[in-house]
Amino acid sequence: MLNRRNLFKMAAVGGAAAVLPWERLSASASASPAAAAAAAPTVPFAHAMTVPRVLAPVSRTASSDLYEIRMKEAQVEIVKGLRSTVRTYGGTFPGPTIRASRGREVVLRQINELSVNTAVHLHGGEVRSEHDGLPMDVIAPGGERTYRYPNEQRGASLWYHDHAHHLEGENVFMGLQGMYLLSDTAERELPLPSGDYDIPLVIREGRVEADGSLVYTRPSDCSHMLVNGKERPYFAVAARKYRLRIYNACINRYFRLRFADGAAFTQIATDGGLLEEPVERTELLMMGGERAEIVVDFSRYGVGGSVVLENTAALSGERPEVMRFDVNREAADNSSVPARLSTIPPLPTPTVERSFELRTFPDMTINGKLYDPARVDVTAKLGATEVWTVRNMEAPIAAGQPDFHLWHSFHTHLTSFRVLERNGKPATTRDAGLKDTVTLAPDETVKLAMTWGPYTGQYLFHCHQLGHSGAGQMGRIDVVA
Ligand SMILES: [Cu+2]
Repeated sequence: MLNRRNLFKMAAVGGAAAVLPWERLSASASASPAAAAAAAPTVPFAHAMTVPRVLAPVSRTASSDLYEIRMKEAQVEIVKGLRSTVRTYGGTFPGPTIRASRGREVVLRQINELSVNTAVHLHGGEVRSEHDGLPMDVIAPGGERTYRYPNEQRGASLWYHDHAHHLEGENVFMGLQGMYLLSDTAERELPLPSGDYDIPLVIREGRVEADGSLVYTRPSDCSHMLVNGKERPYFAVAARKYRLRIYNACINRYFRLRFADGAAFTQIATDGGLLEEPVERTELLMMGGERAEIVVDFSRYGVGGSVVLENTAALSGERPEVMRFDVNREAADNSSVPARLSTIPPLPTPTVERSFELRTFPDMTINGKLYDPARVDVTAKLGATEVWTVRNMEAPIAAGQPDFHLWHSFHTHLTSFRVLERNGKPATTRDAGLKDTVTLAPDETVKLAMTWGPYTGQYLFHCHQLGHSGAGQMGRIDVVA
């Protein structure tokens, strides 16, 4: 039987995750941990970071922008000098960025030229159930589907990624992820850094073999850290302020990001868009699915200076460096971070309370149940405001013990939420703003509040460690009139 003690024993000999469900369920040969041979060596800052291209619409109407993406395999350079075969949206890794504006609908035709089922979910998007990319609503190989995204919500850094039943971890790991940046008028009127100074950083783990193969395997074997698809790159910046949109797009990892010199930065946004007020911080703790936007002033390093972004939650034996910023030029800067960024409407009075327990053992479950698309776990009334208490049932981790699979996160489809409390205390700035994914260390409890809508239909809530959701740590919520 799998329990924590056994897990630690097996972790010590390197076999822990071999019995974890996400690997049992994996469908392709590339997922076999036995295939892991020798990882390509990590050489930080060997190549330049790139920024995913912005996708151009194939046509426009008075109210909509129409896009087309072909999901297909491609060869890309993740580790310098090696070619890796990946699954892509439109041939790039990560996929192209879609820039959307509030009030204009995006119509996205997705054509599946891969050999696996796919389902495209717009993470953070308020969309109708039939366009949500539900696990059973798959696009079979050779098939296609057109998704409609109304964009009737506030601006935010969203992303689109795979959600096919049992396959989401592997498909996202192999490359099926891309950014979706929704802006609105109020945001565009702020003097924040923009244009070339508004840069996304999609950060995720990887495992590239010495022959270049990207291998979906247990997290303890994923010692490569990728930013926008490149292993630990450098990025040339001007000596001025930048807006950095940081995505944790990991499958099974959390990270603690900081600048190596301990310098402070200003957080301006989270999953659901701009915070009400900026927050000064020195560290970001993020789990897969979460986004944080920060403003960093690189003028403090001067031309010729550089600073490393590091992950202090790197694996033992893994390098902490994630990427390096090299200041190589002067540039004018009339941007600023206003003291007031946005207004979040007051929370309506909650009328329903529910509680959820996330477990790792003996299976990845929510309230003791594995996901069953035919079973309705929660029925919520359209427009009702609810309070959800979510607990990670794992005991705290002793120092030095491995914690893979003991952390969980919690993600809701359709609507974002506010974090009211963490561990019985009022939420701090760490959990500020509108969230759609929240991190739960072992033994942590959060209290969330959300209003269900704006649509009725079938949706999901799940852990956003995609190895966990794929193994069943997911529930069905039906929103009814
Ligand atoms: Cu989990």
